[in-house]
Amino acid sequence: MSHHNLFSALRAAFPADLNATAVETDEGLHYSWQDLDRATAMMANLLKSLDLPKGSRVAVQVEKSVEAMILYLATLRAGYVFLPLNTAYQSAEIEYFIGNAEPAVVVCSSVNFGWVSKIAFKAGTQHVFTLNDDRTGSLLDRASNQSDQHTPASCQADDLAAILYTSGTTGRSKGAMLTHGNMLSNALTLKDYWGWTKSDVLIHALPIFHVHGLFVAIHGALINGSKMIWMAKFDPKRAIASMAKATVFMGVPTLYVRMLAEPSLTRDAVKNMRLFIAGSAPLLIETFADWQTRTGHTILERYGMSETAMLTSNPYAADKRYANQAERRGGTVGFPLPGVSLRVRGDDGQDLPVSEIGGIQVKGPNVFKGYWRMPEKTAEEFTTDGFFKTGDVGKIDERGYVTIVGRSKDLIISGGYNVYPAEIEGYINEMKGVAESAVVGVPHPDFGEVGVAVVIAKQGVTLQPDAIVAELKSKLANFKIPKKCFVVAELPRNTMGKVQKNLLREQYKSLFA
Ligand code: MLC
Ligand code: AMP
Repeated sequence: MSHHNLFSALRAAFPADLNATAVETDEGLHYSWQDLDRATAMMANLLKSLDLPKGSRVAVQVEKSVEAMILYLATLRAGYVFLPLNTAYQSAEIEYFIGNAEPAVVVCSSVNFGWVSKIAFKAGTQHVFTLNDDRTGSLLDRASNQSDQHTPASCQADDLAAILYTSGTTGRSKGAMLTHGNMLSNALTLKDYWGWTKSDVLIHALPIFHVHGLFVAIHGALINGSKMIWMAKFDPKRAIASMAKATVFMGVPTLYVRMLAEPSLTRDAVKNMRLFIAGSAPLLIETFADWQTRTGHTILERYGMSETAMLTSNPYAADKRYANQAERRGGTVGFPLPGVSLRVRGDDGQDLPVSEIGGIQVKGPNVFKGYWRMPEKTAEEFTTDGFFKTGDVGKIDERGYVTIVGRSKDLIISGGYNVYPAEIEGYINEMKGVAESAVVGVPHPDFGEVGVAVVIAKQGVTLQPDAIVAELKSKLANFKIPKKCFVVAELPRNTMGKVQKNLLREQYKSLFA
């Protein structure tokens, strides 16, 4: 390859028969490999016609659709930087991302055009297009006039391909800058490690605005020339029904929990399947075991993050090079992927012996370039010898399996989405009559973990928990809203005056049992 454009690598893996189906949607639409090639060329030509400066960001908040994936691929193809935004984000959240990233192009759903375009134009964005999940919108109208031939932009491995915003434990969200090289190296590693073949068919059931659905799933299928069965929204019954013609499924643990609740999940239903992969949140050992009993398949759990893409994986073991590590062990996230260095360090910065618990640090070609326009924050998160501090706490056993036991970052992972208590507390603390608040994560049978808000009123004020929740709902993405809110007299504190969140977690741990 003469250059390092990730799109070129994906395109090179398309099968010889370009008329074969690349994507089949749950509405029965078929997109051939030729369709993907032509549509990405047309959209890339549209972006090129805008004469954007190198490194321009294309911010996208649209419902999941094949066209949205095509927009992602077209952005890579044209050499610009893709910035996906969760459709649950509301105006204050979008205003921050657009203000911070200063995208040259914003693409949103037609229904949101009024408020999104206002925010975008205020931030200096020159081009706002619409894209809907029914194949309409100004982006497709404009692209339809473009040529379907396009030479991918020449890129260096170090050039930015995407910015993924991750919330912070303090302060505002940070944009993790991922390069073409980061993502290509990860895609190639996983192709090998997970034993992908051309005959694989992936059920794509995840949203495409985060690492799991956008990179792991899409790159995984495309770099193999494997077909995708595309579900706009996860539905357990339909996912199980499509397993008869699929071989690979990827999901956050909640998806597995929901499929286990379906009587149609039987050994017969999954007999065509080769591999079930889980990640983004801890997979409970019960879910792992129940899945094995019900289906005869052992879920392969892996671990990653926005800043690094995939870091570790349980073995697939089809490859004899990894045969001595053949077992997929529930409760672990497996081994560091080839090329990834992973170490566990204590508070004193020293490597810890086998099975001792400490902070997980990583290094490798997949590790991001830094946080967008935050050099100090970036420097803080890397060690002097170039390892990234993940904020996850774990251990490595004598066989090399990595287990994640917790997080040093104050973070709740709910149904695979990250929720930062500091952000929610900030909103609650600004409300009239609130003295202070604490948000903690507690176990939940469906989402794994959910937020609970504990609020103290100012003296003489009576606060209504429902009103607090309603106000949060008007400002924040729905998955961030605490599932319960309590107004109490005081918060437990240690001698230093710090709120003891561990005691709150203990107090509310059975709320959803
Ligand atoms: C939806 N709701 C959630 C939620 N998702 N609440 C908490 N946590 C979540 N994850 C709430 C909504 O607010 C709403 O509440 C109600 O549930 C129904 O909303 P919905 O949109 O109909 O929900 P549903 O479609 O059922 O969504 C659930 C889900 C979804 C599990 C399918 O959350 C999902 O797709 N999660 C996957 C996230 C993901 O892809 N993560 C990867 C991150 S990458 P109300 O009160 O408004 O009715 C990463 C790195 C790595 O972490 O390693 O992969
Ligand atoms: P995100 O910032 O959305 O990319 O989320 C990344 C975080 O998800 C990681 O830092 C981990 O805390 C968590 N995570 C991802 N995969 C797993 C897993 N298999 N088990 C436990 N936690 C995970």
